[in-house]
Amino acid sequence: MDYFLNEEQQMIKDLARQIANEKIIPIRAELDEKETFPYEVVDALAKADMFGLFIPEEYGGLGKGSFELCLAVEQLSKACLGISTVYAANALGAYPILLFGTDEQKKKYLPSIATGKKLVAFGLTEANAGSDAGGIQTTAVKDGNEYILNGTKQWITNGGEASIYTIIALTDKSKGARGASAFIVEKGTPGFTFGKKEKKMGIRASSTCELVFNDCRIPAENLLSAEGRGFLVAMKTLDQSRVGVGSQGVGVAQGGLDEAVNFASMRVQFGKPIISFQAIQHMLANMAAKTEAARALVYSVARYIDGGAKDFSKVSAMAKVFATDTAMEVTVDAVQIMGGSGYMKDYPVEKMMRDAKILQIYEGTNQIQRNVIGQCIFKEVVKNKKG
Ligand code: COS
Repeated sequence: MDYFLNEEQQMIKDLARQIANEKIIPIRAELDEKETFPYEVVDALAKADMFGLFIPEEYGGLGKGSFELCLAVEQLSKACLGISTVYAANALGAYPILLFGTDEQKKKYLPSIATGKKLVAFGLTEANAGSDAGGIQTTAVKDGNEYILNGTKQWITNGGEASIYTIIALTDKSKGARGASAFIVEKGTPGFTFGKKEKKMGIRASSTCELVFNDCRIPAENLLSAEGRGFLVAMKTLDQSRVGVGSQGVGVAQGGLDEAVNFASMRVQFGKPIISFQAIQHMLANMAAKTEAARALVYSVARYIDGGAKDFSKVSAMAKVFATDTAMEVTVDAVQIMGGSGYMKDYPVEKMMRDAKILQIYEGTNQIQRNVIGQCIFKEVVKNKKG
């Protein structure tokens, strides 16, 4: 379907597709197998100015919005979700600075993020605070013009590889989520080390590891927004970023669909290509319809955000949940259509299916997305009754 992209948007999409075809597809299986971080692709994305897409021009970026970012993420995800996760998690890490940073903080950090010279990571999750993000225990205690951080963050994408970390920690333990604050922490700060590197089912080209803070002193000026606003920073960041996870889902679903169509056109059984059988056509029809519906929703939400929408928690969660459930369903069906071949590593769909699973888990499980949507509907009902 034609989404009437303007010239710049078409260029961004084409450039991302070119990087995917030339730099990602040839190495994706090997990086997955060896769990290797995609340094060469990061370089290529940096050279193409892709890291600066969503960063304002005054801070060295291209000044585009969520929609352009989604276009790029979709193309990268179609080729390899592991590699696109490195790129998308970088945006997640940068959003707290972009949305809540002071002009000085933006001037200090965003230009090197925009050029891709420095990668960023977002640190919210802990061993006992996943879905219950308000349950974090990492602390930040003010001491003169510094904060002292103690605690461990878990499952942090780009952990170890990123140079800049946006971290949520408690400045007032007695207030729970309302006592959380957001900070910028630089790699190399004494007391900040990396723990276990995770071995994963999918997205194996991306790095996921623990961040360990042990009496880590950071300048007080690295506080983002104000003390007590950390949960809000985290939630607004996730609202912004979840539509991007939706675009990852669209890319993975399209990748699985393309592979299935291609295989079904070539594979002959009972004397005919299997695509001529209605059982296969029905599966492909569902896969194609859901993928297009997911794309239409993700694009609409991204354009809504760029259009200046103030509150988009509900629709961003909708885009994430619908597109990522679609990615899971479509890749499972792609493997099914391809049968034994789909199950083997000779074809990319087994990797796509393993990769897709994380989309229903990270940046808020799809159960949490339904909670967010449900709570928004509930609040609207209450508001309408009062009005
Ligand atoms: N925007 C602005 N404010 C928000 C918000 C949002 N999207 N979501 C919640 N808040 C505010 C609430 O309005 C509330 O404010 P007050 O304290 O002033 O009343 C406060 O934050 C706490 O909200 P709530 O009571 O709804 O928080 P819960 O502890 O019940 O948790 C969920 C809410 C489940 C939505 C949240 O914890 C969540 O998103 N969890 C998933 C976390 C996640 O995505 N993890 C992935 C890690 S990053 S890869």
